[in-house]
Amino acid sequence: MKLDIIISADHIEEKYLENKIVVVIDMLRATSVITTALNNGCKSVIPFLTVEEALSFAKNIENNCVLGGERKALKIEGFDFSNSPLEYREDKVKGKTVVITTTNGTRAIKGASRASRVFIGSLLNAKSVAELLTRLNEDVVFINAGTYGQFSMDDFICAGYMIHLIAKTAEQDLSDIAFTAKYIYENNTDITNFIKNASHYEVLKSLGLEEDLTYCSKKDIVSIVPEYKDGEIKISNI
Ligand code: 3SL
Ligand code: MG
Repeated sequence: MKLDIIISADHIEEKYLENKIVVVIDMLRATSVITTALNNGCKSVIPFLTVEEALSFAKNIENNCVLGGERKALKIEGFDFSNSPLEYREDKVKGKTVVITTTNGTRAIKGASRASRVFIGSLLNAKSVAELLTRLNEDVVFINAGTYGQFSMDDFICAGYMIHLIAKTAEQDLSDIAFTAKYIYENNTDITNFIKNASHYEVLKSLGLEEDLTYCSKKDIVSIVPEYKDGEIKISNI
């Protein structure tokens, strides 16, 4: 099983995704939101690149839909929720469709369409993702959403943690970057402490979003694995 990493949504090249399983990671915060909303019973999450697309789609399914996401880490005007996973509580999302648009995360998801399968990962469900990948035993590319096309250490160490878990039981062939991510995780198992140095951590902290940072840094508290297929994200039933 070959494991590789793409460092940001800007670095996605379709030729690297063909016949590969992709795991999209934007632990701060888009993939933590998606994982949380599905775990709390939402029917599906539908990602869009633009605010206009999200609004116009939501208009047609008004009753059963909530709009969420961010621009510059803040709630979008006219939307129900921001990109804080803590807002996607069971009493708010159960049975509903969540329509979402975010700066980097939804772009990384949409950019992964050429892969054979696209799973959604975060620290919250890292162990379940790693177990699923181990079971499937196929080549995997982790797409880190990154931040505005730049490498981000939070997504990188999250991928490193998943690779570390896979390497415990499965035979793997790691690219240099996958090896490095695993190495970084194994020498920094306190991820919360490590990501304090990330630029996006600072941005969220300056906006008073410490509770999101604490929540998104929790390992393995959710056991579902979301899968993106035919334009929507649902809990994978493999
Ligand atoms: O870029 C994204 O997709 C967001 O997750 C970033 S933020 O943490 O909500 O600002
Ligand atoms: Mg991010």
